[in-house]
Amino acid sequence: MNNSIKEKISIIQGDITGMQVDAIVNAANTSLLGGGGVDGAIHRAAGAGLLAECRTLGGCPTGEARITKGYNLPARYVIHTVGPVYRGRPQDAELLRSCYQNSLALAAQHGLASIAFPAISCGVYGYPVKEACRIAIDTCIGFLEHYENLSRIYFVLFGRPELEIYQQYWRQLTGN
Ligand code: AR6
Repeated sequence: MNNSIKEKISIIQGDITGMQVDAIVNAANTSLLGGGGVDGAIHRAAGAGLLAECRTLGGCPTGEARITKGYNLPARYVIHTVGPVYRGRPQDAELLRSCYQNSLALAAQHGLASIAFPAISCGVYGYPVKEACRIAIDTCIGFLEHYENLSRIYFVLFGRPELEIYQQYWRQLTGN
């Protein structure tokens, strides 16, 4: 991996709702009408305007992504994507990859420079973090290799165990 791509990726522990970036990504469900986990936290922090806009979207199939404004969040936009419920099938990996790819494509279409991802599908949807983080990081690196306008991708992990799994894979890739 070249140095410029390395410098564009940050792995941090925290609450994604506080991120001052162009877009935060929401691990939503197909209704796009809110839920628990990071979805609930984003809707609470963004306020009622977010739910009102989400109601106009008519849901979102698994693996796809939709964009809304950020309302009361520090982030300008929320990109809602729907991860797969983990069942250990090959399609799970493909759908999770699509979540990252489609979210990044929306960010690019809107000319965004910074984006923050949670660990999509790694909570209620049960995706093993070790497998999911490879898909997350590999897909983002692949995107950055072909698209230069995105200057920063953050992976924001809520818990220490998830953080350490991401950091371990990152060290494996970068050698530091
Ligand atoms: N900031 C960053 N990460 C968070 C936060 C936060 N504020 N809160 C939780 N996480 P989950 P899923 C982490 O369950 O597995 C919802 O009900 C959490 O520790 O939020 O994709 C939706 O409506 C975990 O590592 O999303 C769907 O029905 C990661 O975010 C369903 O859950 C994802 O956990 C989606 O399940």
